[in-house]
Formats: sequence, structure tokens, C-alpha cells
Amino acid sequence: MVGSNSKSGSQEENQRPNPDADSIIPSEGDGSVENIARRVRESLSVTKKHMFWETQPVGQFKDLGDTSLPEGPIENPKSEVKQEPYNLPSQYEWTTCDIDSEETCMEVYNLLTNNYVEDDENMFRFNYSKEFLRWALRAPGYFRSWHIGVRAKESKKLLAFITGIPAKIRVRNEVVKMAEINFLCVHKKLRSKRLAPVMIKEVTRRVHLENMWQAAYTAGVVLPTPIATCQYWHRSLNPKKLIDVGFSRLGARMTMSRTIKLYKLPVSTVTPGFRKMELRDVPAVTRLLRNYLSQFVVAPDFDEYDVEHWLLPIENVIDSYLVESPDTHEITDFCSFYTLPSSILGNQTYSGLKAAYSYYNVATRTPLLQLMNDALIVAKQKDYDVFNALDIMHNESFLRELKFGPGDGQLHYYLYNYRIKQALNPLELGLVLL
Ligand code: MYA
Repeated sequence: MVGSNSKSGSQEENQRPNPDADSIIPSEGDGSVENIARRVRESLSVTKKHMFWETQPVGQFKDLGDTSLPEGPIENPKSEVKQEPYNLPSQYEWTTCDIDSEETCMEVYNLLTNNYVEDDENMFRFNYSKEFLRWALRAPGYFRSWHIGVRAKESKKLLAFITGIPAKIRVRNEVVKMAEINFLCVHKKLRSKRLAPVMIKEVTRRVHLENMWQAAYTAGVVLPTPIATCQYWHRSLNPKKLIDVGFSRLGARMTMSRTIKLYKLPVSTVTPGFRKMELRDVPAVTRLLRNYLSQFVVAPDFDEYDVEHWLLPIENVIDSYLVESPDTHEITDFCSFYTLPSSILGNQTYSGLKAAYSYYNVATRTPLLQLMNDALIVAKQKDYDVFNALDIMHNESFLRELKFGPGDGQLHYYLYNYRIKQALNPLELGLVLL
């Protein structure tokens, strides 16, 4: 999961005719008020007490820099796993959410639509679609018991949610069966009552019951201890709307018409043999992807079932394109993005933002820059307002040139019960969580 609803950074933005790297990258040296505030917040987080997280088998801030600690599992599997659920305050009860049920899926959708992740200024809130939730939660080999809700005992209203799905994740040379934890959400009226720790303990217990002992997750907040901290970048496709709704700002010395011209894209893709992925492409795409992901320190270990589930196109959920050589019919390149709209809070004209998020991209023959430009062109054809990408994998090589601008959101990656000696550079990460 994304865990961070980022919008375009407030610095100069990238609405310049020829954005040059030095002028638009905030990175460490950026002195904008937002970035200074964020760095102060983050340094405070490291000294903050974490009553719950300090009790968990995760990297602890006090151990930062202690290279004597070994990499790998922090604690051994337990010989016995608690059989009964954790206790909730008496007015609430556990429920297992059957995402196949239209009614339950609607309840989850409504809870998240009204209470899930917002940006720092509360202008946008993620609005995962029901189809997306079904796709995200019905992963190969999924356990229904890992889709956990909390209801009010009396009214039966769904008030909180957390999910896990099984995944094989490779850390260096070790493939580990993990849970990917996502969609942790507590109704706004029930915040700060320490419900989240109980939910995390309960999902942990249910993961342990399936004999899995590690997990991966992402969040916009700093917790003990990120294995990597990444940044979102945004490529305007509909700059006028993005500026009108406050997602981005008009750059200095820029007019609206110059901005629109700057972000204009060709009407059709340029790479010969560029087409939508089909079921028959699963073996070739799996080979491409496995080979590509093998270079990263942390990456999923995808087999053909995973590729079929995670990459075969589903309208308004996941888009995948590839390049089939017109001569040899070999599949040489691949790109994909998922659809995650955000609700626009309190705007008279617009209610939603249609955002594409870069997923997995592999270029072996076509330059990655050209492949991603074609992805932008398809996203524009499909009426997306913005195309987002993290600075992970090889994404940095195309972000600036394709006129992405840095966002104000950071995304921290975490592993549960697995120590990494040193924080990773985003370039070493080959994992995208939804
Ligand atoms: S990230 C998306 C998280 N969701 C949102 O941001 C939606 C909007 N916010 C909310 O719904 C609530 O604010 C949430 C917290 C539910 C986030 N990850 O109950 P509290 C710690 C982990 O009083 P609330 C995603 O889905 C916080 O530091 N912990 O707080 C991945 C404090 O602990 P400590 C978090 O605000 C989730 C404690 O909770 C997060 O009412 C991965 C306070 O609890 C967070 N995002 O509710 C979960 N935010 O005192 C971990 C706050 O120690 C999975 N907290 O600082 C771990 C692996 C489990 C499986 C293991 C298997 C082996």
C-alpha cells in the first residue's frame, strides 16, 4: 500500500520549459519550509517513545548503526501460537471480512473512502475502488482470515480494518514467505485510543497461525525503523485541473497556457510493437520480470501465477503494456501502472483525481525513457490527471527528463521480524506495495 498521499512539492515545481535537475530537486539541500518541517518532524520521530513498536521484533532506533547485529530474523518462530483473538474494548468485536461479498466489500470501501490516508494538508484522500480492493486482497494463496475488521457490537458498523496477503519476498539471497500488511484504518472518531496496536497484534497472530513470521509494509509515518525511505514524483497529465484543485502550483514566471504546452504529450505511442499485455504473455513477462528484479536487494519472487494475478490488465485497476518485436515476436520490454484515485476534499468543481501509479517496468531493448513516455501517453489517452512514481528501481533515470516533479510525500518501507544492517538506498528496492 501506498501509505502516503503525496502531492506536488511546493518548490518552484516543474512547470519550466526545460526543467533542469538542480532547480527542481529538493533532496537533502532543499530549504523549502515544508522540507525543513518534515526533516524536523522526522528527527523528532527518532527520539520519540514508541510504546507499542518498542515491544515488537523490528529494528529499534537505539540499534541504528550497530553493525554487530546480524541480518535476518530478529526472533525465532514461536512453538505455540495463541489460539484466541486478542481482547478488544467491550463495545467492539472482530469480524473476518469476506471481500467476495458485495455487501462487505461496500462496507470496507466506505470505511476507507471516508477514513483512509490523506495528505498533510487534508486536501486529498485515497479512494481505492472496490475492484481494486478485490484485486489487492485476493492475492494468490490468500487467507480470508487475514482480512480483519472491527465492528461496533451493537450497530454492527464496520469501524476499523487491517489486511495481510501472503507473498514471497527475497532479501538479498534469501526468499522469505511473508505477509504484506496493508489498509490499516481506524474510523476518524476512534483515533488515538490504541486500537491500531491491537489490530496489528491480531493480524500478527493470524499470520503466525499460518506459520509465517515476517512481514513487509509501507507507511507515510516514521516508525522503528524504515529499511528505506522513498520519495514520490508526479508527472502532470492534466495540469490545469491539478493546479485548480491545489495538487500543484503554477511555477514562477509561468502562465497556464505555457504550462499546458509544457506537459503536452503525443497523441499516440511511438514504440513499434507496443501493445497491451495478454494472458499468453504471462511466461515471457515472468521471465523478463524475474531477471530484472534479481538485481535488487529486496524484491518479490514472482512466479507465473503471481504475474497473472498482479500484472494481467484489469480495467481501471491495473494496466500493463509490453513491446513485442515486430520481427522476432520476442517480448523485450514491459511497463505497468495501477489506478488509485483520490477524493478531492472540499472543492466545488472537482470531486476526484484520477491517478496512475508506476508499478513494475522492465526495459531490455527499448530505452526506459521511451517506454515510460509511452506509458505516459497511454495514461493521458485514458484520461488520468497525474502519473506518480517512486524513486525506486531504475525510476530515477527517467523522472526528471519526463518532467516528473518531486512530491511532498515520503514513503517508508518496513520489514517485521527481519533485520537489515543498513538502510537501503531507494535504488536497491525492487518492491512496490499497493
Ligand atoms: S499504512 C496506512 C495507515 N493508515 C492510515 O494512515 C489511514 C488513516 N489513519 C488511521 O486510520 C489511523 O491513524 C491509524 C492509527 C490506523 C494509522 N503503521 O490506535 P492508535 C502506531 C503502523 O492510538 P490511531 C498501512 O496500512 C503509532 O506509532 N503503526 O493510533 C500499513 C502508535 O504506536 P507507538 C502505526 O491514529 C500498516 C500506535 O499506532 C501507524 O488511532 C502496517 C497508536 O495507535 C501505521 N501507519 O490509528 C502495520 N500509524 O506508540 C504494521 C500509527 O509504538 C504491520 N501507528 O508509536 C506490522 C506487521 C504485522 C504482521 C507481522 C507478521 C509476522
